[in-house]
Amino acid sequence: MVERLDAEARAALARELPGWSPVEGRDAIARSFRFADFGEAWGFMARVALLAEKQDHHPEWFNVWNRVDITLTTHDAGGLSARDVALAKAIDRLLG
Ligand code: HBI
Repeated sequence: MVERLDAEARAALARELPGWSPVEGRDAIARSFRFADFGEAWGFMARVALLAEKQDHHPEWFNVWNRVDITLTTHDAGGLSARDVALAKAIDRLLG
C-alpha cells in the first residue's frame, strides 16, 4: 500500500516541482505543456508513456494538437504519493 505524501513532502513540492500546480478539489498536481506542433507533442507523450510503464505509475492526461495537460495522483493512495513526485521529476527531465 503506497502512502499519501506527508506535510513535509507537500511543503517541498513548490520548490521541487515549480512547473506543477495543485489541482482544485483534488489531491493531485498538474502541468500544461505546449510544443511546436502535434508531432512534437506526440513524441513527448511517447516518452512519458515509457516513463510511466517503467515506473508502473500512469498519468491522467489530455492532448489537443500541440498541447499536453498532465495530472498526477495515486489511485492506490487516494491522493498524492511519492510516485507522483518521482514521475513529475522524470517528466520535467525530458524537457532538458
Ligand atoms: N498509476 N497514477 C497511477 N496511480 C495508481 O494507483 C496506479 C498507476 N499505475 C499502475 C497501478 N496503480 C497499478 O500498479 C495498481 O493499480 C495495481
